[in-house]
Amino acid sequence: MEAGVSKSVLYKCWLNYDRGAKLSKENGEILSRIVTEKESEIISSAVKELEMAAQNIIGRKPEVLKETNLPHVFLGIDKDEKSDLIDNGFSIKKDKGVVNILGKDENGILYGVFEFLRQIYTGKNIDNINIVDNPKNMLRMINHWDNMSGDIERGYAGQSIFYKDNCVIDKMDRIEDYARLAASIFINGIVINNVNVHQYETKLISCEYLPKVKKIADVFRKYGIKLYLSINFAAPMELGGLNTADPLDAEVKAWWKKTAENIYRSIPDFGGFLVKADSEFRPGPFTYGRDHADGANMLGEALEPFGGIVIWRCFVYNCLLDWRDRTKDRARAAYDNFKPLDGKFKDNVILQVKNGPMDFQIREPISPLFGAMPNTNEIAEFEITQEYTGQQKHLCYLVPLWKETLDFDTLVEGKGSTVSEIVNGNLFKRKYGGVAAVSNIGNDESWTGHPLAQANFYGYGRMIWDTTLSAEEIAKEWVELTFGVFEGEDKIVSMLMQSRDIYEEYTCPLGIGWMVNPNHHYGPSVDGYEYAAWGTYHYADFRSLGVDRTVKTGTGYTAEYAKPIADMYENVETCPEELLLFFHNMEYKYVLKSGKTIIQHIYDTHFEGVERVYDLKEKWLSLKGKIDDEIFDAVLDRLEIQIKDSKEWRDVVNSYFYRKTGIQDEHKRKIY
Ligand code: GCV
Repeated sequence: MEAGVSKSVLYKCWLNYDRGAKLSKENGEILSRIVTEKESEIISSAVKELEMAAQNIIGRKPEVLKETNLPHVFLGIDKDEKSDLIDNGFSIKKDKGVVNILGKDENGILYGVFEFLRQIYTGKNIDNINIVDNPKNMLRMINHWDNMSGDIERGYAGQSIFYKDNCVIDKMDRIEDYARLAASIFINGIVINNVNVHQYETKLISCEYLPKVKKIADVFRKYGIKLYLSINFAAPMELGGLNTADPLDAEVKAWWKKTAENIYRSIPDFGGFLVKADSEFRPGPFTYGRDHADGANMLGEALEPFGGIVIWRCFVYNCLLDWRDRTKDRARAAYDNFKPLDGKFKDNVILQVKNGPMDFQIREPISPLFGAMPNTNEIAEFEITQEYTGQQKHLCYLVPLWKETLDFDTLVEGKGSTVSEIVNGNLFKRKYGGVAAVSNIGNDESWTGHPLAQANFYGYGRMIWDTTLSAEEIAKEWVELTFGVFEGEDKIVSMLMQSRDIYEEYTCPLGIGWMVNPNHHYGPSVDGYEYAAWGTYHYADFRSLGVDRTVKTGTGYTAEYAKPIADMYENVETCPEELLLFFHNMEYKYVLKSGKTIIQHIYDTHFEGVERVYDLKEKWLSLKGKIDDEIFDAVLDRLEIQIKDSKEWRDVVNSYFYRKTGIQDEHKRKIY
């Protein structure tokens, strides 16, 4: 069975060629022949893709030829030395009955084919097609938080597609379908195991498990994707029997070198290691009085001879922080831990920085670490899986949130120092640049649980390839590919575009965050978050709420930004209101620019948020009969859940603040 064929519409996602597309007779003729100048695994994936689409569009499989004078699609490497293409880039140009799809490399050819089909299936006129497209980010990564038990940490779409019962699964067809989906949005690196590396996953780098890992790498390779592994910093002890994991110990160094050799013998194009160290009880260099540069560089040395990289996460903080001490601040942690180490990391070490200083809340400022380390490779980390954003039961299209991060101007080198320009490596002329994100994929039929959450996976890839695309353009593209070009598509686009604001309205006001039930993080509990066990992290009392992060009277966090940004956040008047309570402790009676007090804003947004979820449902109902029943029903089920849950959020949050303050809702609505 060919990858992706004969499965449901939910499964086929945005690559459902059965949807049909129209081509002129002339273009149909072109699609009936494919000429390739060389054979390779990646090129044969590209050919397969054209074949699948052609069968639907022109009703037959194209001939695959070495050469012809008849109309055809040509797939090849761009040999023009003056061409504008960079690695992974491609061009698609029509010239006298031939569509030339040229890549700078084989990935480029494959991406060119996916783009060509995207153009066709979104109804673009390809008569004079002329596209040159290059990646804005060279590392375009997905991080899986999959455990070998089959469970996925923060996974909301079933079990792992890689593991079951502490083994790598034998059948590779679903993994191949996944690689194809990922390649279609130009992903070129995938970490296949959780950054919290437990007993079994520690062994993935061992000779016993490598043959299984190799099988996955072999599948990924066909789609131009490199495989990476998360490693356990204490592996030399847990796996190697050493009595230390000290990064400066000679035996430890030798052990990692040997391990790297074994890995590359099995997987010559292995990407490298992803590391979570000294955070949330994971082992790391701190145990030995070493710093993160010592730890990362030791691994960097081991991978260097093979061209591998170390991606070291900056999500390092003390999760047992005593929040009663108001001078301590978790938001400072990444910056405080890493900024002093700027310039100390090897060239093949990259720091991976979460978009916000805390942890993937629906609203956070941008991490001040972006741009704070000009002599260090930095990439951004996003969370596609909806841990704090509705767990794929609620609709929450996250591309607008991510775009906000990438477009944010840090001003560290004057105007134009956007996060995008920092993480793509341009601003500081860094060797490596890119973006990573935590997958929302599981073995659910729809891959993502909520069918509309596919837009987040799709949108992530499209956005990091081309950071100039707007969230709305990406949404439209996804809708057209998933549902076909149809009247009514704008309704789905508008549902997606509003969804983040709606979610924010009925959950966490003005940047305060964290009001979730402990551990699983689903549903409202204003004081519930597990790592705030010492008290409340939002400091709400009868008079005020919010965290004072100013230099003048608070934790001093604002000073971690470039001066103009620091000043903006420091001052209540200039601080963007959606982040007001992130930066300031404010009285409930403080009047916002809308003319409403903070307490009234909390009440109003929570009522309004629920109303807007009802509107989402109305919009969706109006699409009945216009889209596949399977998707229609699955989304409707989730919208019902969202209505019920948003009411719970509204009631829990409003009543909490009503009881704290005793202040009545101006509109005298019932607060439970
Ligand atoms: C993989 C948060 C999540 C954890 C996750 C961690 C991380 O704390 O709740 O599940 O662990 O972030 O990013 O390492």
